[in-house]
Amino acid sequence: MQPQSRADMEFFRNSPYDYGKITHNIHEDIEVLKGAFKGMSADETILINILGHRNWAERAEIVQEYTKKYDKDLVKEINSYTGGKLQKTLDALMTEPSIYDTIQLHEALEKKDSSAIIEILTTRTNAQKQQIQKIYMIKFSQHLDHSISSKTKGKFKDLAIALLADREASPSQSQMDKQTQPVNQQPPQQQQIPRDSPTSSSPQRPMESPQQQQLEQPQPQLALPATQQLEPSQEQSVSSMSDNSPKQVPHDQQPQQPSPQSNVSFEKESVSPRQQQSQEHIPQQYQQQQQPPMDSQDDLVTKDAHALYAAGEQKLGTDESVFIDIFSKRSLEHLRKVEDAYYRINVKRHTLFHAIEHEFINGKLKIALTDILLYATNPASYWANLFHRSLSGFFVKNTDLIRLTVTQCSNIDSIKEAYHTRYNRSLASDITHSISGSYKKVILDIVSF
Ligand SMILES: [Ca+2]
Repeated sequence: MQPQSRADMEFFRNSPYDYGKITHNIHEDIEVLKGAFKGMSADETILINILGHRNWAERAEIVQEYTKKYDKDLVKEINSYTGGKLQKTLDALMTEPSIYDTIQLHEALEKKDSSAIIEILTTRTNAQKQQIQKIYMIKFSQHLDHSISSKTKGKFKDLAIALLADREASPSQSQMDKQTQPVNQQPPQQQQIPRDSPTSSSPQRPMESPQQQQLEQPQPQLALPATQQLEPSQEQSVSSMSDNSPKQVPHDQQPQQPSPQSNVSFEKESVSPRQQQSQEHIPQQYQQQQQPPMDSQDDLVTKDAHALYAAGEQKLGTDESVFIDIFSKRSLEHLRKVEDAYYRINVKRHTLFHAIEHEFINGKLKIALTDILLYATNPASYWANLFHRSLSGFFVKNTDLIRLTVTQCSNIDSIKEAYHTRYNRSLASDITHSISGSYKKVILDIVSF
């Protein structure tokens, strides 16, 4: 483990990611972990039992205290004693969440994995996406939007680039921002997906995704002990990143500072002409984090629903840009209302899901828009769908399964419930029948938390 500079710690202390709080006895943990390494092999059960059941704040503290006490790098120890997919999972657990997301996004772009690209760009908060872009530049020496432009194409590229920009804040999100809520703590059951009471004015609608749940991303409020850990393979110190980055402040107050090296604002660099153009289509008062009055919001919901109808079912062919604009810019709560309004205004009584299914020929774009809409209307069902996608097919998509498990463990109860609703089977049993060995144990341990 590389020593942490003050700048590194400052950067991660203000992270928009939810690290959790330390509630376990770290000194006990490191003694038990030390006992796992004996002779030529490690007791994998010990590693899984501890690391699979701690949040990031605790894992970072464990690594730091382990080094202090035993003068050894715990991550290197784990890597030298484990292999294969178990090692990959433990490595995911030991990587700082924003760095992990950045690496995952890079890998998804390299593999042209459109589902994972959309997953990260849709489900992370504005502040988290900004952090990913900064780390991407440091780690891969390339602007993320340039990378997306070179690795994707067509309208899917337009959508992916558009998703990089900030979404408008939802009214309820603004309310949450004003409250000083404690960050997520272990056990993860404490962070439940809040359930909305059904707001639909058309309860009999024939759609497969009931609109009863809404996931709000954890907010960038955390008081992390100064123990954040960087991934050991990280060549470049975050110090340099911090030097280039404005000190992290709540994202809605973050100043747009130019990068001293490039003389170009990072945020400005990462906005494509396409994004600028689509921003221009949105009235000034609705851009970024500003909130219109409630009546105006209702009007805008109806207006968007009509715009989507006009761009799709009402015309010959499809104006894909209208869908991309609305799906990438509007808040998730707004999108959920648009989905509801779409059914009400549609004389054929088609849902927006139906419209996407029948209007879009491009498979990647169709799946991406469906994913975004499902996430906006029923996030638990969206995650359940992704778990199912990773487990179905001839080969298990292990990278996806590991990422979903490690990043969504705090919402796992709601996801398991949604999985059962969607597929009439349990997520745990599908995992049990799909993978094996210690890898199965660690994934099941986290899922069965
Ligand atoms: Ca059409």
